[in-house]
Amino acid sequence: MEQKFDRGMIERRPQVGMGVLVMRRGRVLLGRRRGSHGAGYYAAPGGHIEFGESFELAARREVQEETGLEIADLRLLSIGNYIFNREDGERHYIDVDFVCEAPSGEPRLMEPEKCQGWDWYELDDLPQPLFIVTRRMIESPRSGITLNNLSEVERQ
Ligand code: IPR
Ligand code: MG
Repeated sequence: MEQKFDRGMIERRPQVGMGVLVMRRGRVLLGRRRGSHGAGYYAAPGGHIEFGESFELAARREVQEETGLEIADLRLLSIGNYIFNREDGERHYIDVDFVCEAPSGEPRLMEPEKCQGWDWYELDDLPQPLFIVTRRMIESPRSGITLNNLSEVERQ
């Protein structure tokens, strides 16, 4: 359904987020979120794009900070528009999502306050519940670029 503009929309602006689908031999790296919006949901690594950062640097930094892994073959996967409900209000993100490989090393739990632990999952045996952004990323074809939700803002 097409959305109507109202002036309240300009008082709070969306932030820019990034998700990174890290693949190895067809399996995907997911961790259960904690301590923030989406707590309890399984999600790919990712976070906020910092001021002045390129997409590539943001993706490398987020994956490194959260899992300790080095990534390769980074490609744009999808773009989405999401609102998350939190106890302290709503957060609105434009999320730019990437897919990559992590050729070597095992993921480490670098930020235990934000994640319960990382593991590799087969695409036909995914843990539940999935974070909405991660669900949309996994649904996106790995070749090409998917625009999620053109005419609505998805909520979780
Ligand atoms: P940090 O920066 O804490 O990793 O953020 P995040 O994982 O909550 O991601 C923010 C953007 C997402 C939720 C769209
Ligand atoms: Mg994060």
